[in-house]
Amino acid sequence: MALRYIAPLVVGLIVLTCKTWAAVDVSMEDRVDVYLKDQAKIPCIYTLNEPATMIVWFTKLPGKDQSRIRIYYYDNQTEIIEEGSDYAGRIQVSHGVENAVRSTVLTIDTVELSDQREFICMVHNVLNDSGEGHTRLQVFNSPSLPVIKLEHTGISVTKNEPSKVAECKVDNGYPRPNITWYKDRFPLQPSVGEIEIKESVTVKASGLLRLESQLFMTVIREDEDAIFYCEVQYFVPGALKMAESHPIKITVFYPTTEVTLSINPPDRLIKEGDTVEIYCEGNGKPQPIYTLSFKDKEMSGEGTGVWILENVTRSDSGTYECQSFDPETDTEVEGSIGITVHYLDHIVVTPEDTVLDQMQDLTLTCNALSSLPTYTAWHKDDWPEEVVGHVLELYNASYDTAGMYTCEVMVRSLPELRGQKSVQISVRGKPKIAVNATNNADRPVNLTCYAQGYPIPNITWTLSDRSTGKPVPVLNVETQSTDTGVVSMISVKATSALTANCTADNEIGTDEDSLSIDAIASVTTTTQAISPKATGFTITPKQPQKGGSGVAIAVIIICLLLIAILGSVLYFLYKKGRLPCGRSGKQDFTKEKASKDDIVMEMKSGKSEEAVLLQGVNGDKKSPTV
Ligand SMILES: *[C@@H]1O[C@H](CO)[C@@H](O)[C@H](O)[C@H]1NC(C)=O
Ligand SMILES: *[C@@H]1O[C@H](CO)[C@@H](O)[C@H](O)[C@H]1NC(C)=O
Ligand SMILES: *[C@@H]1O[C@H](CO)[C@@H](O)[C@H](O)[C@H]1NC(C)=O
Ligand SMILES: *[C@@H]1O[C@H](CO)[C@@H](O)[C@H](O)[C@H]1NC(C)=O
Ligand SMILES: *[C@@H]1O[C@H](CO)[C@@H](O)[C@H](O)[C@H]1NC(C)=O
Ligand SMILES: *[C@@H]1O[C@H](CO)[C@@H](O)[C@H](O)[C@H]1NC(C)=O
Ligand SMILES: *[C@@H]1O[C@H](CO)[C@@H](O)[C@H](O)[C@H]1NC(C)=O
Ligand SMILES: *[C@@H]1O[C@H](CO)[C@@H](O)[C@H](O)[C@H]1NC(C)=O
Ligand SMILES: CC(=O)N[C@H]1CO[C@H](CO)[C@@H](O)[C@@H]1O
Repeated sequence: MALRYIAPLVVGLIVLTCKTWAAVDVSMEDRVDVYLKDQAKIPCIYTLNEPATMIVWFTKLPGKDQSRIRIYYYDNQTEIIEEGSDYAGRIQVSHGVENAVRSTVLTIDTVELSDQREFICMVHNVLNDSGEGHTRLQVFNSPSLPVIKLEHTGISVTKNEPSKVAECKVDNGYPRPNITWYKDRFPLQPSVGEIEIKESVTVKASGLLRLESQLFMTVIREDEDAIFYCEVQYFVPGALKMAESHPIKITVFYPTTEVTLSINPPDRLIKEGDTVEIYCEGNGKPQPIYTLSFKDKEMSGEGTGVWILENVTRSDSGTYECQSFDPETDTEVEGSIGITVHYLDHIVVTPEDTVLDQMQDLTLTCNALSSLPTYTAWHKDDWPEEVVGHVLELYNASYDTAGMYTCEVMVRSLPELRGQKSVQISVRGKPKIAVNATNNADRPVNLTCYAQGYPIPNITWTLSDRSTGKPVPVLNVETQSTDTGVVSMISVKATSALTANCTADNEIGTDEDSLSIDAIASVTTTTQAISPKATGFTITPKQPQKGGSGVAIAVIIICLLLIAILGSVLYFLYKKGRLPCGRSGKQDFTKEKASKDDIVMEMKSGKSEEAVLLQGVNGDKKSPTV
């Protein structure tokens, strides 16, 4: 290591030859750099043909007291490292000669900051002439990485003098490092009234330095997007190094110049009952204090710029004005928005429930007040489709005219706004009857009687035994009103043939109809309606069937006879071995018959005994069947 220093020194030596008057030429480096705690080597080169008679190393204390302190002494007999000096135990001195160049090297272990001082090497020759040289030892320590700290309050663009933006710190540097501030990669230079950089250096107990730099500047709005950082530059032995802090963004405050209002829902029509949120937003920072007024009245709120109007009504329609107040700049800005709350009022149908005479005309009107165009249509249960329009004309009223008329009003552009209203139209007249009966095999039979007419007719049922003519009690009458009349239903257990009469009467007249119910077979028969000035209303029975129980008995007897004959024939054929009597064959036979009607079904059970008998016989002679 010493040789590395020696080589360039030799060159320097030639240039500086005999710079001193001294008889001994001594040359040394002006400065030797070393890291703190490292080992320092300070070479001292001299030209003598023979070994030096004496070499002494001194140090000079820094500061005013320039007195030398001897730390090392050497002659051809003794070598002394001064006891009690700062350097006892920390230094070694070596001596060497190479190509007529003689040198001595002072080595200092574990360099301290206090070693940053001057070292003097003095060399004597035999004639007791002497020469000396000096070297300054420079100690270095790399500082910590720079730490940047943002000033937390925002900086207003309205400030005229620079405000503190951030500070940057590095620690334990030596010698003093430099801090440079950057904005968007460009270094910031102090400039009057715009950028100010304040630095402070603290010497710590260790002697190392702490450097703090504070950046003050006036900001513009665009600076909110700028990236700031600081950079530390410091020397190390033989080099200049640098390190950057994290980047930061600053908070810039600027006044509000415009206030914008918006509402939620944003693009939907608003109707009564909705919840509407009003937002006030200024283009400044920080957000100012907002007040909202409606119809010259201030609305309560926290000033954050959000208002929630619940369950709005049409009276909430109008212009909302938002005012921002910036306490920093003492400025006010205003904005406004119009809100329309749509509505659809109660539907009014005129006239309301009405009783018409036959052949009378009537005009129904349906109206509802709305803030938007409406669509009005009429419905009635027995209509295939609606009738559009708010006026409905009814001509020449008949029972078909009677019923419930529903007017529906819709706002097409705001489908939630809709409503309907129904009116009952009755047509005065004497009752008009329609009777019916369930026509299936199950008992009991349900008989229904439907009577149109107004006032709503009263239905009376009578039941009588057809053969004896005696009345039979009517049970379980169920009556229900309909839009145009009344429906009555009774359940009848026809243990014998019955006649059921349904009578409907109101103030205007009476109508009557009857049904015949046969015993066992639950089929019903109707007779024609009898009523004064009957309208000729007839019922077409589903399955009219002629004939009473007498006929049924005759049929049963004939059938039994036929079966007896058939049985004989079958037995005869079997005896002759002509009949391949399988199970499937028998089943087909019965099925065919079963499909005829109820009566035949009853006989089937009688016949099945016969079938079992046949089966048993067949069982013995199974083999011929395939
Ligand atoms: C050499 O000179 C120094 C002063 O420069 C003196 O103290 C010392 O005694 C001298 N030595 C001899 C041997 O002359
Ligand atoms: C610090 O800045 C000064 C002045 O510009 C300069 O002389 C010095 O060399 C710099 N030091 C470092 C470590 O960059
Ligand atoms: C909304 O307002 C109407 C009229 O002011 C009121 O009748 C209704 O009860 C309110 N509904 C709610 C949910 O507050
Ligand atoms: C009214 O209706 C009745 C029967 O329903 C009919 O005979 C009469 O001609 C109708 N009158 C008019 C004007 O249409
Ligand atoms: C009678 O009742 C049957 C079944 O219950 C039904 O299909 C038929 O339409 C009714 N007839 C009348 C005139 O009401
Ligand atoms: C007859 O009426 C009763 C009672 O309403 C009902 O439970 C039953 O299903 C009806 N029978 C028929 C065949 O409609
Ligand atoms: C209907 O008939 C019942 C029983 O017969 C009677 O009590 C009622 O008053 C009658 N109502 C009318 C409107 O005729
Ligand atoms: C039932 O109707 C028949 C014919 O429609 C009539 O002869 C009979 O008198 C009526 N009976 C009663 C009790 O109304
Ligand atoms: C070996 C050698 O150089 N010895 C010298 C030591 O120094 C004295 C004077 O200080 C000389 O006289 C010796 O010759």
